[in-house]
Amino acid sequence: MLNSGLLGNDTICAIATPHGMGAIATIRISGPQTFTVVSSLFQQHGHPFDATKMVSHKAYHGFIVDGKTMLDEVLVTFFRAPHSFTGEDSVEISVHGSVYIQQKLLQVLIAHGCRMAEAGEFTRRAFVNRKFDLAQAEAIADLISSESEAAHRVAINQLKGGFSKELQVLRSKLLEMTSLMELELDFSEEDVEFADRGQLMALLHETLSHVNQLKDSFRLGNAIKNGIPVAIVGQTNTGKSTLLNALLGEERAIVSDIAGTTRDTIEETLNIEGLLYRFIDTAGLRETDETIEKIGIERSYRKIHEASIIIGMLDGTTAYESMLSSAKEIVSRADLAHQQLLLCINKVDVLDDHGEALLNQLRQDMDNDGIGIICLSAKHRLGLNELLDALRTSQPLSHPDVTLVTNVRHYEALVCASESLNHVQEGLELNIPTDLISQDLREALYYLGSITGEITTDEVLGTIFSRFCIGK
Ligand SMILES: Nc1nc2c(ncn2[C@@H]2O[C@H](COP(=O)(O)OP(=O)(O)O)[C@@H](O)[C@H]2O)c(=O)[nH]1
Ligand SMILES: [Mg+2]
Repeated sequence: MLNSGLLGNDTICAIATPHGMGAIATIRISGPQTFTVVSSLFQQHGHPFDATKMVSHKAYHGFIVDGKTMLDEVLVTFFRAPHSFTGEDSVEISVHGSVYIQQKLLQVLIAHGCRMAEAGEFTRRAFVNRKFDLAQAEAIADLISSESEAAHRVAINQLKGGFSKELQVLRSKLLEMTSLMELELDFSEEDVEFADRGQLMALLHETLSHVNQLKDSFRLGNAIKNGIPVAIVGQTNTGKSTLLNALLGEERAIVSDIAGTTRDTIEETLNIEGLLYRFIDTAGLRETDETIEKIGIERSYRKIHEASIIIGMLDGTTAYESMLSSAKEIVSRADLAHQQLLLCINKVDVLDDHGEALLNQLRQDMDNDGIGIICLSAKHRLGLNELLDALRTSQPLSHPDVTLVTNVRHYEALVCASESLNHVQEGLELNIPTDLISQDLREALYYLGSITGEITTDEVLGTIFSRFCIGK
């Protein structure tokens, strides 16, 4: 159902600051009736505010008065269309942050003809009024939810339009190819080739590798946005839960010497020097007949598979042979081409000087440069810094200017675009008819265009903006 308000006929209002009590709160209003409604409620020095003398982008001090009741002393900022966030006439009213005042002001605004905004409706109106494209609108949501320096940096880059510009360049190259090919179709009787096949191939190759590079950046981009997944795995009682607690600095997981205590996976995020990590404590890997523990172990294997970094916990107090075999078991589960593996010999506090010798022995026996091995005492927080250093250096941090794709919707569109371009490449190689090739090109253009919203449907927009908060 299409809400008429989404076309910008209604004047909408919402609280734009977090819910609950605060020092101040901001109420946002946007739409054609904004100035009329606000001037009827806003007074300065006991006189109604004269909207005709209003200067845009200026804050005015005064009072909100509803009939004879004074509601609050406020600051009102006016934004005249099209120079506002939404592109419409808008106002921001800063009130004292009482929950009562906020609610009451909303009620009064609604009584004067405003409507409560839907989730993301301000941003949606801004998009419709071409204030920015869809990828930039989504970057605003990412910016609001960014929890680390890295996530913030990626969102800001997307908001500035870095990603959108790259897509534009890609699309214009593809459009050029398409028009050359379609020109050929128009002259098909005369059997001319406007588009030099070698040149087309080169152009295509360039575009395809760019699309693939963007597509592949999603693994890192997604990790930065949601936390780099680090799975803590190993046999039961090696100290996995103790390590999670030590990293978080709180008793998050139950630690006990009873094997099989952690049956489910526990996830917690931690910001380490501007990067968000998602630590996952897993059920210990062991043979068991216990149904619930079995499910937990299954889940552990899945978490190992999904992780970017695996911390393999080994119990330094057990016999060396069994430690070595669990180390090998963990290595066999890891995908060393895509995952970073870090083996930790835990409980070195009870090993005296023996720890170092164990470490050297294990290094020798594992014989793999790609695997980091360190000594640790999770319980006494020994070697934690070394572990954190290893985590930091294991992350392939990208150059700040390189675009990282962080949004699943964008990723899926890039996967589809890449597929279509692969078809184009095959088509050119096999010399199939131009009209079929240009069909695949059109498809690739469609997918790339869907990211910035050049091509979009109401349903897609509805889904995207419903994920925003009300007031944004
Ligand atoms: N001495 C010593 N004991 C530890 C250390 N880390 C964990 N433990 C003990 O090992 C047992 C199992 O720990 P837990 O974290 O529950 O292991 P998990 O099954 O791998 O999660 C508990 O009794 C912990 O106190 C350590 O660094 N040194
Ligand atoms: Mg545990």
